[in-house]
Amino acid sequence: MKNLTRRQFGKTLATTTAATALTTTLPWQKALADVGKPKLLEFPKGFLWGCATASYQIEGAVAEDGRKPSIWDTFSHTPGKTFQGDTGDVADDSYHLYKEDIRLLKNLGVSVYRFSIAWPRVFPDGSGAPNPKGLDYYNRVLDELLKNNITPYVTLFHWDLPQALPGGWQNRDTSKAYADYAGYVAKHLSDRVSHFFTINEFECWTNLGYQEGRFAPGLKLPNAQVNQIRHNAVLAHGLGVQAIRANAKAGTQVGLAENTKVFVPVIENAEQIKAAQLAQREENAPFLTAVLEGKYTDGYLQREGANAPKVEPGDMKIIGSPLDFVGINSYTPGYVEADSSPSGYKVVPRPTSFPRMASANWLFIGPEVLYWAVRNVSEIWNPKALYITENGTSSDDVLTADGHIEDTDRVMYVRNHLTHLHRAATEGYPIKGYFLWSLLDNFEWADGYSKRFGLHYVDFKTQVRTPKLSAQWYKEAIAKNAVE
Ligand code: PNW
Repeated sequence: MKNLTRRQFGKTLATTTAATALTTTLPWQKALADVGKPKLLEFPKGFLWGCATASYQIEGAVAEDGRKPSIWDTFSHTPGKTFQGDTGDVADDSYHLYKEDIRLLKNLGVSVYRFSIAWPRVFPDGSGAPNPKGLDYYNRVLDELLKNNITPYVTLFHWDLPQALPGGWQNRDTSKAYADYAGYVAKHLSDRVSHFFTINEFECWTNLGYQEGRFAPGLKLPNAQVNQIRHNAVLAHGLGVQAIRANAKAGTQVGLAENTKVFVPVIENAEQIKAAQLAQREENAPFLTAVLEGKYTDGYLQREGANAPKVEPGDMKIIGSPLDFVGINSYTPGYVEADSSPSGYKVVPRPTSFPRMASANWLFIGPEVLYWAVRNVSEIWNPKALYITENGTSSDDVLTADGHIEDTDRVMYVRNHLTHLHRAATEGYPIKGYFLWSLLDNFEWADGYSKRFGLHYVDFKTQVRTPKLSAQWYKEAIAKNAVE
């Protein structure tokens, strides 16, 4: 046979067999006729497709229009703390290039964009006098997004804590300062912002910033102090929810974006699913569980013993303030088996051979994590709505001589994760949308500019943005509202 494409080959076979069939089309003949046709996994009508970014990772302009330093400015300027001493001083310069970045969003066809507001632009000292010029930047961004029919989803804290706040998150007063800031932003922006996320990823910044010292402010504190910081963080969230509700336009939706640890049952049966959900609740006790239940689990309080956080009367009710939605940042799975211990589950350590992205040692590949993220959280806590607020991968992207970036690894990572999210969406869980991390290559925290997570390649010398193959793929998926 001549050189035929797979599709042509399928058609040829189908025609030949159809010609030889006498009267009826048999099932296998029909299947053959479908050879090579894409099988579309369609998402529910109205499913929201988006991208996510964060202020310190993209904005630059750190000393402009009255912004003062955040703990990330201090940390990244401390020798030895970030890859090759990289800082967010310039980053993607999105402070000046935001219109171009919104054009990139428009070109992808996204309907939603998740970005964060830099607290030290709005309150340069963390509390006290607001800086109207700082807020004006976000007014410009919002107006440009709305002009392009892109709905803004706004994160109020994505790690850039104003340096000036005395004692930072170690000080309970910071939770109050956060709520004042959140209420102020809600009052001024909720005419155009309908969805606010209080805080991004408690788990990540409390552990890496205050226990392991790998993120700002670079502390390695004993467990009792870290637990108190965790408590101040969820308290800030609760106070923030209340402040947003008190100041925002009626109907404004409030939630959070948490990288909750997600547990996948090793075997999908009732016993193992139950174990995964027990783990989901217990292993997230200081964060998502506390926020969605308004209490710390007995298991957490017992495990921490004398190191458990000191809780003042009324705190837990504030922490458990009702939410309109839950955002889940999800990159990598945990696995669980049922066992006969009192907890009823055992977290299964990953073998060293477990596959991971070659570009990042923490990015273990288990795309089923998106299905179980949605299912576990829905079945345990029954939230009104859910979003995947981050998912994506870094890739060792190289610009080819003719100006292309062929990031097939990112395409495969995202495509496979979306097939599992599709399962959750079609089984009726209240998953409303997906935000890919990230729109652009950006300042990847302690990894500086060495890790590229973007759909668009950024040349950090010229600020030229180039869409990668994954951008083209995502654009088509959005247009079809489906993955293949
Ligand atoms: C998230 N880990 O951070 C953040 O929300 C983003 O700002 C960040 O750029 C993105 O994921 C990619 O890293 C994480 O080590 C950082 O497990 C580190 C981890 C997880 C999430």
